[in-house]
Amino acid sequence: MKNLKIAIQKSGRLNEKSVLLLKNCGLDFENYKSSLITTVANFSLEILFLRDDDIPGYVEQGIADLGIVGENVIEETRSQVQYLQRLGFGRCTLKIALPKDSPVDRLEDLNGKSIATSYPNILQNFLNEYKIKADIQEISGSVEIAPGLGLSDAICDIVSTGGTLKSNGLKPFVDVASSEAILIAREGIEENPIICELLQRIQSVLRAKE
Ligand code: PRT
Ligand code: ZN
Repeated sequence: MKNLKIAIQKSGRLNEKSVLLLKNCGLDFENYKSSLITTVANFSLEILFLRDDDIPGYVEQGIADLGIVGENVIEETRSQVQYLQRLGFGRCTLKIALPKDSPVDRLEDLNGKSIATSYPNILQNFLNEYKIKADIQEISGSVEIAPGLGLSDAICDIVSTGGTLKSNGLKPFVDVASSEAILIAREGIEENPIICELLQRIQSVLRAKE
């Protein structure tokens, strides 16, 4: 039988904990060095090391069967995948934040304002829900510097400690979505016995941590 494939982040905030989780499940493999794919020695599984943004699409298309990725990325890419298990790490909140001296006080005050973000789809859904018409400026990184550069009136970005907001003269305004790492699977594969076995092992590792 062909090995199943799981896609995890190659490097970055989710890599280490994704690797640790799989190792704690008893899987014997090497973390990413230069090869983008590695075979697990003692389980019918291959691991693909990818940029996080590519993981939901790979799973949706069936190039990978499973993936571990932030909920924020799944929602932003609007991928059709199944949520198998919340993993409890990589927790963060997508927030709208304002310059400390911003006149914006209530949500409605965002009407007509510009908001810089790397999450235009999630932000647009949120604004639609509250019937707010703001101008979304999509930028791919360093969103926090946009207001200081005169690019936008506000930002919508991921916050965990809040340190980055503070050091850029910004204050949190409203929470748009919360996120954590999720084990996802492609549609229709959840009955596979190897996936059931892996999911059971993952759940017992998570339970042992409680
Ligand atoms: O290279 P690749 O594309 O794979 O990685 P990446 O750079 O896009 O993502 P990475 O590794 O930064 O984050 C991976 C995932 O971790 C995200 O998609 C989130 O689900 C989750 N996560 C958890 C975070 C944070 N916490 C976080 N703090 N992702 C990003 N941040 C950034 C945020 O963008 C901001 O710049 O950290 C800064 C804010 O942090 P604080 O602590 O100062 O508030
Ligand atoms: Zn990324």
